[in-house]
Amino acid sequence: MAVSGKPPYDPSNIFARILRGEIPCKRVAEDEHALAFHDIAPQAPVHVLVIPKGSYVSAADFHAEAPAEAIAGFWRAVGRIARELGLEEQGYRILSNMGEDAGQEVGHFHVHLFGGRRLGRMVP
Ligand code: DGP
Repeated sequence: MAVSGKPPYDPSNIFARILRGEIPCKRVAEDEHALAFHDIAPQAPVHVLVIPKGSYVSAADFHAEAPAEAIAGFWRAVGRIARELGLEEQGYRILSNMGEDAGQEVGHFHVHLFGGRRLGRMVP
């Protein structure tokens, strides 16, 4: 029996397939820690997804299990990508859905980067 109820990582999830180059994406940036690409159904003028290269289901797994260097590299990449996309002046939003009840559809940790317009007040 599993120690916790957390779902195992499924290597056939859509973002794992994007990472392996099996399906295309509109790539924004890539380094050894992260891949960024445009969301298929953008909710803002800029809606980019940033994913780590390692196999982590969610934010909880990533922050608990990834090496410190991978965590730092990932978040530095998020900041750099926002800057390179020109989002810093107006501001932007970083969001990650953790678990099904929070709306997480894809079981590979990802953050949404929203910007390019004044964003509405965030409500749960
Ligand atoms: P979430 O609900 O937080 O798990 O967000 C998943 C996001 O992934 C959602 O905004 C739509 C996006 N998405 C789903 N499938 C694909 C795909 O094949 N390509 C791209 N670029 N985005 C996808």
